[in-house]
Amino acid sequence: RGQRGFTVWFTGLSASGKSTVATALEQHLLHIGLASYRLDGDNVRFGLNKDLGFSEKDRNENIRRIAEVAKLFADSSTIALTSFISPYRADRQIARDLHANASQGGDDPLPFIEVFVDVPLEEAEKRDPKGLYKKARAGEIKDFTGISAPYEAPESPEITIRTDQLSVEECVHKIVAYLAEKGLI
Ligand code: GGZ
Repeated sequence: RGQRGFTVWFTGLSASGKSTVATALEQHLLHIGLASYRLDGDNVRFGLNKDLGFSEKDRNENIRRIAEVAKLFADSSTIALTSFISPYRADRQIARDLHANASQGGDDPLPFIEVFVDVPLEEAEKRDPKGLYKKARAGEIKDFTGISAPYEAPESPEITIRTDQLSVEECVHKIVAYLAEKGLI
């Protein structure tokens, strides 16, 4: 049967491991012959969304546009992997609803799998690969998620991964097992 498109939506703090796991998942999918496309800050915030910053309003719009793009990828039978903090529950719900209501030709809704990349703030702050938490603590970056801006944890994500307790491979396996169980791959 033909490949069915869907979106795997990663959410979590800066330095939680979203992009690392998404990249490893992309590799795994490639190995089993499935095309996916990764959307992240590097290819979205410098292009499509370069007019947006980190105020609540700008993040709302950032996520709204990303959700629309992910939906288009999924609708074209690609697997969209998005890795953005997406800190607001309501924005993630909008992304989910967009997929649920995507069917144009009376098809089934496009599957939307929310993956909560759960790591304690202390752990993310300890990792601090870009020194951003340090700058946020020093007041050099304002509205920084987890420090001076909110992160609303998902209440019922399809999958939760603890990147401080599982290896990257184990995280990928957990997601792949879920996708296989649901008949998506
Ligand atoms: C959070 C910020 C901020 C502020 C710059 N708050 O670890 P990173 O560097 O590479 O990932 C973070 C990225 C967050 O962008 P998103 O598009 O994922 O955010 S959202 O979904 O909330 O729209 C971080 C960097 O940008 N960064 N300033 N104030 N992260």
